[in-house]
Amino acid sequence: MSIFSTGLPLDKYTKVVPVFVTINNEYAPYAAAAIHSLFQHSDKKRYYRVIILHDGLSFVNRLRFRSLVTKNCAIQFKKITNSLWLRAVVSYVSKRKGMGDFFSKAVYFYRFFVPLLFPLYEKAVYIDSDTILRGDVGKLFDMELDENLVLAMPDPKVSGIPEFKEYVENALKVPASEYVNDGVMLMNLKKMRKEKYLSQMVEMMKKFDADLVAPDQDYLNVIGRGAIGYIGPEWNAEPTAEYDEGTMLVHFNLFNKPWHYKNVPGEKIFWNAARGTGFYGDLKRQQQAFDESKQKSDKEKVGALIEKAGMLAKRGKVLIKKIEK
Ligand SMILES: [Mn+2]
Repeated sequence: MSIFSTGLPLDKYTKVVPVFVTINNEYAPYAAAAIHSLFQHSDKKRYYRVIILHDGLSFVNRLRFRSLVTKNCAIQFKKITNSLWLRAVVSYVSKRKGMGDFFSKAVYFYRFFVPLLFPLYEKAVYIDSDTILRGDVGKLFDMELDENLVLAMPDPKVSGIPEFKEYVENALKVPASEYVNDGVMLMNLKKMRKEKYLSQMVEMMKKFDADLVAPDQDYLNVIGRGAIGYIGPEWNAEPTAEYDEGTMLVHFNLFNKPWHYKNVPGEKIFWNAARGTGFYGDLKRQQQAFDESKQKSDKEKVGALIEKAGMLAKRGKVLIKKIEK
């Protein structure tokens, strides 16, 4: 089965909404729920292409993703293969296997490979695999970027958790109110190519070799400072039991993943989206297997991350700076 078997015309000739998701086999089950929800809320008069950037997806997982495609929604896979960029990123993250650092994976950086890998597109939506759509993602795609590098939402975990707030203000020199979450973005690919975003990021990785709290996101906020536009909380909403009519996207960021825990906020929309994907059984088994010891280590990891942020904030050293040309 090819991507064309869906009847989706070539993007070159049609206005398609490109949406990028970056995953490995571990993230595949909940990414499928995200993509399923995106397709369910698509505008039937438009075309959508979800492009999955990955580091080697199993054949079975690919088949399960492919079973989600519809008449107006296609899925494409793109394996991130060896390149100088990838090698630099892998070398950077492989040195970051410290305590509480669950962002130490190259896959978090794949979103910033999009501008170079997809010269066909001038802009694109990026969503994390731990999100669920409640509205048409095409409306995010339609927003005006103006001169901004990305549109994203100020991170509620940063304004809400004092250690994170102090960390971004002291170690990154970014005001907490300006610091965005990079889990949902409209990316200005044209501008990112022009400003050589990836090369700037890699240069900073080499120069500062800094042990950060949320590396991919920290780089974005430092490099993009002053050129980031904002989207409303309806596009990156925290999970709750009830949603406003206008809530478009829910983000299960950091804690209380419904595929791990029972009785957590927002679990209903997650399981509704997961149903009808080939991963439903896997997800249920994953939740079942998430026993007390796994819950304990999950909470410790989150605690360690907050502690690390607090420690770096107190130290007061500026960890990364934009390299001016
Ligand atoms: Mn996320």
